Amino acid sequence: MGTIKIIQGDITKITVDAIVNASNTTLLGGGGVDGAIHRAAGPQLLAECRKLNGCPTGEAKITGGYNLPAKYVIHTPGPIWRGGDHSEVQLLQNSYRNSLQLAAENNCTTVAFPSISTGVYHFPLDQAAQIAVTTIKRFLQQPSSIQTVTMVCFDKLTYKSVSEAVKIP
Ligand code: AR6
Repeated sequence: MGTIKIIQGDITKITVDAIVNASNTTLLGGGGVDGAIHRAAGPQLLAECRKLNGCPTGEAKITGGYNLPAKYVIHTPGPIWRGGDHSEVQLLQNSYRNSLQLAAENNCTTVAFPSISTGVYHFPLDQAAQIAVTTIKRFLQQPSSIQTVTMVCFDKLTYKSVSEAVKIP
């Protein structure tokens, strides 16, 4: 029902109903995309995150977007890659699916994701891109408020990997 889009860019600049943050289980900020989102949203985001008592890996929690163009931020800690036999695949699927579910529950029509877990959490890029695309496509096959999901790839390599994954039927 909805469509998937891929762009190269900075997720903090994207005007959508909800952007997803590749956070950690404390939800109290960090480096990478998490740091960029907190910097762009302003200190009110951290103040709201402090009230959430963290979030387990693969689950998702929602806050306002404050100074961001996005209305909401959906925070999901992806799995840390530990060789592949610690439920990493399942947990990464959960991060994408639970984020989309939460966006739909909040009547979002447009959602943007970064490439979860492929930075300091070291999930292998090609495998993560396939999981991202497959999980998003599967979600979009069922009816929900979501019309467009954009994968916002920060670097060329990620853009290439996600673009290849989208071509797989
Ligand atoms: N827009 C889009 N993507 C970005 C941006 C941006 N502004 N900045 C970085 N990326 P990472 P993880 C890409 O490390 O692996 C944090 O400290 C980046 O190039 O941000 O899930 C958290 O607090 C990469 O492709 O997230 C956690 O502790 C992707 O986002 C931990 O890192 C994810 O890289 C989470 O690690």
